[in-house]
Amino acid sequence: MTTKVYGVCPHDCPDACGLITEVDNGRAVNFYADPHHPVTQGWLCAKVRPYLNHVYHPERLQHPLRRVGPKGGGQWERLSWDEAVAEIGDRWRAIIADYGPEAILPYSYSGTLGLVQMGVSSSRFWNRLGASQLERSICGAAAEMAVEATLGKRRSPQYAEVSHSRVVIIWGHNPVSTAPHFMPHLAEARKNGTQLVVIDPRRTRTAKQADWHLMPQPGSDGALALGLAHLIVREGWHDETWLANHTVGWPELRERLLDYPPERVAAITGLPIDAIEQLARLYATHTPSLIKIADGLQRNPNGGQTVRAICTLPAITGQYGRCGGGFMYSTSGYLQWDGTALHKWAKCPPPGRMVNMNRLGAALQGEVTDPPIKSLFVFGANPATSSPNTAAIVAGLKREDLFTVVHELFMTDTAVYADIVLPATSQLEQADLHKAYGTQVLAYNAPAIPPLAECKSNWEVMGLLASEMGFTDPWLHQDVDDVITELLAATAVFTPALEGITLTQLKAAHSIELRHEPDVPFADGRFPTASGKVELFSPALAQMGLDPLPGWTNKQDDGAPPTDNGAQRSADDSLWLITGAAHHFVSSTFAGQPDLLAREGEPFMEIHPADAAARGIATGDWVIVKNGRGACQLKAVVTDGIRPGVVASPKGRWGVIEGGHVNYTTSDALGDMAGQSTYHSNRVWIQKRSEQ
Ligand SMILES: Nc1nc2c(c(=O)[nH]1)N[C@H]1C(S)=C(S)[C@@H](COP(=O)(O)OP(=O)(O)OC[C@H]3O[C@@H](n4cnc5c(=O)[nH]c(N)nc54)[C@H](O)[C@@H]3O)O[C@H]1N2
Ligand SMILES: Nc1nc2c(c(=O)[nH]1)N[C@H]1C(S)=C(S)[C@@H](COP(=O)(O)OP(=O)(O)OC[C@H]3O[C@@H](n4cnc5c(=O)[nH]c(N)nc54)[C@H](O)[C@@H]3O)O[C@H]1N2
Ligand code: SF4
Ligand SMILES: [Mo]
Repeated sequence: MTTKVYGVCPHDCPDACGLITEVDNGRAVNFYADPHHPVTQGWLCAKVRPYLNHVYHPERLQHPLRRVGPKGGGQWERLSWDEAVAEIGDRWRAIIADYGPEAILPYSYSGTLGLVQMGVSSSRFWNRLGASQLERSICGAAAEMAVEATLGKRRSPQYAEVSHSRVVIIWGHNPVSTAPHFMPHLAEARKNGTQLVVIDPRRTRTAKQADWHLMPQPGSDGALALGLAHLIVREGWHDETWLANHTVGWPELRERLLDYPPERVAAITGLPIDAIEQLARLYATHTPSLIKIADGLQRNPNGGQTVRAICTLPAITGQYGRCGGGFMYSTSGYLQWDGTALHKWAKCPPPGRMVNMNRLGAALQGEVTDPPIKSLFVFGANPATSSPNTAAIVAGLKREDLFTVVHELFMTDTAVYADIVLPATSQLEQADLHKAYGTQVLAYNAPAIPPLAECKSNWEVMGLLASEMGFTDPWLHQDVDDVITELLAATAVFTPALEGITLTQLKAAHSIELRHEPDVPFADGRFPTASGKVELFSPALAQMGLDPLPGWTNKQDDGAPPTDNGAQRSADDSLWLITGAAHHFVSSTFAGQPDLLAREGEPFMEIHPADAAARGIATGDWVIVKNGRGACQLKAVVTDGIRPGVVASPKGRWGVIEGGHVNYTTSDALGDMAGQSTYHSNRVWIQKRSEQ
C-alpha cells in the first residue's frame, strides 16, 4: 500500500514549494511536486527533484559520534544518544560554572527555514539557558533594515502581478537559479511585450534571457540608482504629487541627487552615460515598471544604502501601490510570528550578549571575551563552508579548549572539527510549518517516513538538552504540532489573514494562500513607518548614526594582498571575486550529492578574456585564487560573460579539510547596516597553478 504525504521544501528559497512523497512500508519510493500548490504548479527545481538521493544518501550520518584523536582527524567512535547528551551536559555545566552560560554559542541558520525546526529551535532552549545570542546577519540583514527603514515592512507583490509590468528590472538577482517559480510568470508577461533588464556584473542564467543586460562594477549599484533618480528628476519624469503626499524627506533627497550626475555615475559604475540615460527613460516612461531584487546585491560594504537608493525609484515615479509597479523583494513582513510565544523571553534570563555570525572565526579566536566562547553548538548551518573567512573559522574550530557539537545530516566541513556529532533528520522525517518569503503561502510539512536509524530532529534535540539541563518548562517539551498551534493562535490576534486558520485546516489543505490587505502592497497609500509615509529621509537611521539619506561611498575590501616569495603583490593586479548562488546547490547543501555535483561540473571561475590573457590563463587551466586571507583552486572559464576586472565562482563547494573553497578568500568585514556580510567585496589575486 503506497500512501501520499504532503510536505514543504525547507531550503533557503523564496518559493517554499509543495512536495509529495509516496511511501511504501516506511520507505519513500517516489517524490514529486504538489500539482495543486499555487506557486509550485507541479514542478520542482533541479536541486530538489532528486531529493530521495539526498534523503537516502549512503553517507547520511546515522548515529551519534565522539571524536577520538586530534580535532579534524576524522576518527570517531559511536556512542548512544544518552551518553552524548550526558557528555554535553557535563561539559556545559563545567563551562557555566567557570564562565557563565554566555560562553556557549548556538550557531544555526538556513539548513531548514521551518518555524519549529529552525525558528523555535534556535530560540527557546538557548534563551532559557542564557547562552550567547547569534546576530543573524549572514544573508540579507542590511536589505531588511533598509527596506524597513524606508517602507516600514517587507511587503512584496505576488509573482503573478508581473503580468501588469511593462518593464522589469532584475537587479543583482538571479531568479532562474534562486527563485525559479517567478520565471514562468515573467515569461508569460514577456509574450505580451514586457521588457526585461538585468543588472549584474555576470551574465547569469537570468541575464542570458534579458532584452538588455548591464554589467556594472560590483558595489556601485547605489550610485547607479541615485544617478537614475537624478536623470528622472532632470527630465521631469518624477511624480511631484505622489512624493508630496506619500513621502518624507523629498526636498533633502532631491538635493542629495545633485551629487549623482551621469558623468560621475558612469565613472563609478563603469557603464556608459547613454546606457544610464536610456535605463532612466525606460524605467520612468514605461510604467508600471517593476524592480525585483534579492539579497546577493547587498553583500558588500554599501549594501544597506544600495537598497535604500533602489527603494527611492518607485517612490520618485509614484509607483508604490500600483499593480505591476513597485518593488519585489520579500514577503516576510506580512506574517511575523508572535515574539512572546516564540521566544518565551518573559520566562528566561535576560538575553545573552550578541555575537555576529559573520565574525565567527574572529570570535572563536579571541575577539569575543568576557566570557570567551568555550562551546559551539552548530545545527542547520555549515559555517566552515558557508561563512566568510574560512581560515579564521577553521583555526577557531581547532582550539583544543573549544567544545564543539555539530548536529547534521552529513559529515560537513564543520562537522569534521566537532567533538560530538549528532545525526539529524531530513525534512521527510520531521514535522514543521513553513511560511514563504517570496509568496504568501503557508503550509504544513507532515513527516513522511520514520527517522533514519538514530537521527533526531532539531526540536527533539532541544527537548533532550533541556531535560539534561534540568529545565522542566512545558514550552521546551511540547510536540511540534502543539508549538504550531500555540504560534498560530498567538499570531492570529494581530494578523487578520491568519484568523480562523487552524493546524487541522492546514493539514487537510496542505497549503493555504493567505490574503493580506491590500492585495497590491501599499495600494492604500499607508506605509507602516513612524510617519506613515515612505521615509526617503530616515530619522530612525539618523538616530543610529547612519546616513539618513541614501548615498554611495567608495568602500571596498581592505583585505591585505598575498605575499609571494616574501614580496607583497601589487594592488593593481587584483581582481574582484563575486560568489553568488550555484544552480545545483543551496548554499553548501547538496554539494555532497554526486548527481548534483556532476551536473554542476568542476569547481570553476569565470574570467574575462583580457584578464585571462594578462595572466596567461586559458579555459580549462587550474588557477590559484588567493589573497591575504587564504586561497582556493578553481578551473578557469574564459568568457566575456563577466565584466573585465571581475571574476565569478559560485558559492557552496565543500573544501573537505582545507582543500580550499571560495570562502577561504572572502572577507569577514561587516557592511554598512545590521552587521551585514560582505562576500562580494573580495579582492583576489589569480595565477595559473603551474606557475606555483
Ligand atoms: N540555486 C540556488 N538557489 C538559492 C541559493 C543557492 O545557493 N543556490 N541560495 C539561497 C539564498 S541563501 C539566498 S540569500 C538567495 C539569494 O538570491 P540571489 O540574490 O538571487 O542570489 P545571489 O547569486 O547570491 O546574488 C545574485 C546576483 O548578484 C550578483 N552580484 C554580486 N555582487 C553584485 C553587485 O555589486 N551588483 C550587482 N548588480 N550584482 C551583484 C551576482 O553575480 C549574482 O548573480 O538565493 C537562495 N536560492
Ligand atoms: N561566498 C559566499 N558564501 C555565502 C554566500 C555568498 O553569497 N557567497 N551566501 C551566504 C548566505 S546568503 C547564506 S543564507 C549562508 C547559508 O549558510 P548556512 O546556513 O550555513 O547553509 P548551508 O551551507 O547550506 O548549511 C546548512 C546545513 O544544514 C544542514 N541541515 C539541513 N537541514 C537540517 C536540519 O533539519 N537539522 C540540522 N541539524 N541540520 C540540517 C545541511 O545538511 C547543511 O549542512 O551562506 C552564505 N555563504
Ligand atoms: S529549492 Fe526552491 S524551487 Fe527548489 S523545490 Fe525548494 S522551494 Fe522549490
Ligand atoms: Mo541567504
